[in-house]
Amino acid sequence: MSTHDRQLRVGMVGYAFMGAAHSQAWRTVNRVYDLPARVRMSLICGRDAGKVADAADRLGWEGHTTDWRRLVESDEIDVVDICTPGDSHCEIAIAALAAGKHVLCEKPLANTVEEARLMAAAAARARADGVRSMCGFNYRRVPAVTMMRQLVADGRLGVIRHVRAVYLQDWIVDPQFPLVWRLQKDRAGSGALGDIGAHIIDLTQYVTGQRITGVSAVTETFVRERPLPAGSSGLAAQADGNGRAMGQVTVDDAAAFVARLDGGALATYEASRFATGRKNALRVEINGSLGTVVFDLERLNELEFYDATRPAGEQGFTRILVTEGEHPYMSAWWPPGHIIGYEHSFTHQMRDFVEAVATGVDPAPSFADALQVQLVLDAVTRSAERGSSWTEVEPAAV
Ligand code: SOE
Repeated sequence: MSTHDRQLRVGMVGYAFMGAAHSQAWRTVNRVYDLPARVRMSLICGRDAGKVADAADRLGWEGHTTDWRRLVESDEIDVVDICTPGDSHCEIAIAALAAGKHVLCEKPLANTVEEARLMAAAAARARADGVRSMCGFNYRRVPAVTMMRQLVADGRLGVIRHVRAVYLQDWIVDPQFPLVWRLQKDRAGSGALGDIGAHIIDLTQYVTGQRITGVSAVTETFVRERPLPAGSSGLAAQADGNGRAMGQVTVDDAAAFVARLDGGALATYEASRFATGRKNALRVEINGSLGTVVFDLERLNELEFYDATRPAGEQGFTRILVTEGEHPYMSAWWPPGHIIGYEHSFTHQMRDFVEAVATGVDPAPSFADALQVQLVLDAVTRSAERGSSWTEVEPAAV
């Protein structure tokens, strides 16, 4: 059997927004990249029999089930992809790893540090048997972000002094927007902090290669009661028409914090779902002794670079179009200058995951890396609860 004949039979749990994004990537990855294994979209799982059957048909899965235990225990599955809300990540991931399945789990890894520790420990145990695991922080795989990391690693920014990161959305500004699962602590773990703040925590630690060592934070829940949802529970959910049945919002609507990184940098972070007009605005700026680099997800094919080593009269921000064959991930896509979008980050994620699993190396970010993010989320919450008091973030020991 040639390596190209090797199959990775994927079973995915969840079929909403992230399930659709992952499905698109699983469908595409072998068509774009030459990989040592071929993905087979074997089985999709969801709680509602009718809806999961529709999802299988629409998203391109061979089979469907309502029983995730059947999926993780099946001899016909090699990889379990977890796209459910955070309250089921821990149980599914640990069962899948125990059954010898490679696991890709959506971010944030878990709802609590305790769960994330259990998952990281299970991943470390399974690794001894060649079982791989990874957490889905997809923005690492935007080519401009990967390039940003390379510039930092190559020393082009010198000593990093500042990290400035925001991730802003506005989909719950309307107080009548319903109480979807993302607004419930028992389902989601936290609010804007864990959903979108987790991305900028991971992204900045990844790009700088530095760990957040301590934080001082504020969080706020601006709208504390919302109508119970009718029907869909996604980002475009509708409120119950009668407008009477209300429920408590149990997560933060916004979080902001200052932080220190272990390489000496000072950092600021802001995550909000109340930034009117900002739909999915992730922006990271890094200032170093030799230069500055800026990434803006709304212009994800670009990177702004200020190179302070250039002659004084030639200095200024350069807009680099990250669409050329020599840029990360880009050689497999379109001719020079032909841009890519949000969904490509997931295809790149699957590319790296499949390659790692098929060649027997550990993919990144590992569950231990994701535990490190979870420790920061937890420190932010505790700091905010104690009047913004300085709160240390311990290194994840797995
Ligand atoms: C919703 O806030 C959401 O879909 C997040 O859950 C994703 O992780 C982010 O990529 C876009 O926004």
